[in-house]
Amino acid sequence: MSLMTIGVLPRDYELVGFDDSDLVICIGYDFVEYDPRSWNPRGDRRIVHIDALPAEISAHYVPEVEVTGEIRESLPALMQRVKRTQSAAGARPLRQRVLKQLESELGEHGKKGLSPQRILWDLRDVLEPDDLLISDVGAHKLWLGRFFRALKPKTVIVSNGLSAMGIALPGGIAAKLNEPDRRVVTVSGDGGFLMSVHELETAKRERTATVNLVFRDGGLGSIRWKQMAKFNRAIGTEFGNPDFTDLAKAFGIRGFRVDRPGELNSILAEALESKVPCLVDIPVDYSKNPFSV
Ligand SMILES: Cc1ncc(C[n+]2csc(CCOP(=O)(O)OP(=O)(O)O)c2C)c(N)n1
Ligand SMILES: [Mg+2]
Repeated sequence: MSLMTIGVLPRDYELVGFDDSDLVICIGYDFVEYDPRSWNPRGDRRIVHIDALPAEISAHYVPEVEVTGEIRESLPALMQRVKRTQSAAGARPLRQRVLKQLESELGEHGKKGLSPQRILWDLRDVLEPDDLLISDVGAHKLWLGRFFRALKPKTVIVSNGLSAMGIALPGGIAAKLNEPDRRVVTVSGDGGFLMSVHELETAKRERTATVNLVFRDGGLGSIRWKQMAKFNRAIGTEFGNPDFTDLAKAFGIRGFRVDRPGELNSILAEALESKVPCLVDIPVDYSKNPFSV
């Protein structure tokens, strides 16, 4: 019944029923991930807080009830005590609407490259449910959080909260060292990737065969969005890139470049079969920005 990640698109709250809700139950919720001001602007929601730690309080987050303790113990204990008064089937039509909206966004490719939705759709197609996906920070992360459907717990790691750029490439190496038999894919923007590009040497030396996708837009995509949303102009957000396939070669790993949308699927499949680290350069077009940053 999941209604997916919410809050990045305009009309989200209306769409998933937040606006009509009479009670919000927050489980394992941390402000730093998502400001309560966004979904409780008037501070009038009734809230139940279930977490390992007591709630942080703000004008927009005043829980009426708190259940503090290990979540995995609290939930089964609550199950025995609460009575089901209404079928949860009400959420199903909402889910259908959300999924339909996501699919309708698959859309056309832009002039500058592939649409982020299509890249993530193809990635979901190629990846197995147990493969691990790690995201860096930027516009690609917003898209991934919104659009990539995790099929099992602990298969998608996102650098949220403090949101440190540059985590995906070294994070992938660590994941692969920890679980050598698991397939590991990282997604970075060109900005974040170049912040820790030297770790390609580590990947080569440690023989960690991760697949590293670089969403190349020649800029700090999400910062550009924010500037455009606030000032209607952008400054200092564009930069040039090295040739990423040459760069991969210089580090002694495999490099791929996706030139046409139709190639993506087979390139991803080939990179995933590779026994050495890979870099996949994907031109991305962020010009259709639906987010309300
Ligand atoms: C270490 C660090 N520096 C700065 C930021 C602020 N920041 C967040 S997203 C972003 C731009 C990301 O650009 P890029 O990696 O190219 O990804 P894109 O948005 O283009 O997908 C910046 C500068 C940050 N989160 N972490
Ligand atoms: Mg970028």
